[in-house]
Amino acid sequence: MASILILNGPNLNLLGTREPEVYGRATLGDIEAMCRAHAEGRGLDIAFSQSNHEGALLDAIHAARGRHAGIILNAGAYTHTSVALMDAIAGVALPVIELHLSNIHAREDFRHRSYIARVALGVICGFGAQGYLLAIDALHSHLERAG
Ligand code: CA2
Repeated sequence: MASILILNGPNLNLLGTREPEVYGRATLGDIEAMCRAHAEGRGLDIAFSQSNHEGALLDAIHAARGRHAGIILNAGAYTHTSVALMDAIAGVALPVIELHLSNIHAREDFRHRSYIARVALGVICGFGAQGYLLAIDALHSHLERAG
């Protein structure tokens, strides 16, 4: 069974506690449960994790090599700042889907730049928690096409 890593960056552990108008009411635990149910119906195994630390996210991306067939990455604010995450993704050469709950292009200018997008297979943003399920489907069909 193919396995995918769903990796979440800084402050996403706070989901469901504040700013529901921007990020919705689901907690990260709710999102993990939705992802597990969705992936199971598609014969996919998932690993789901979150870290507030850039180095830990880098380690998780490196460790995904040989273990996971692809990554769904909500890098949070590191999306807009981290050349290191961009280099890690390029380094492991796994398909990565960049994901955001909010539509980063409809928000402040500093959120319009993404270092992740340059090395991602594609980007999904603006669909709230549902975006995680869209990303699972997108990665699943990519992996099926790629064989
Ligand atoms: O829309 C997204 O998924 C983001 O990756 C979320 C990040 C933000 O920096 C990105 O620009 C877009 C922030 C996550 C913070 O989440 C919180 C949730 C509740 C309370 C406080 C922060």
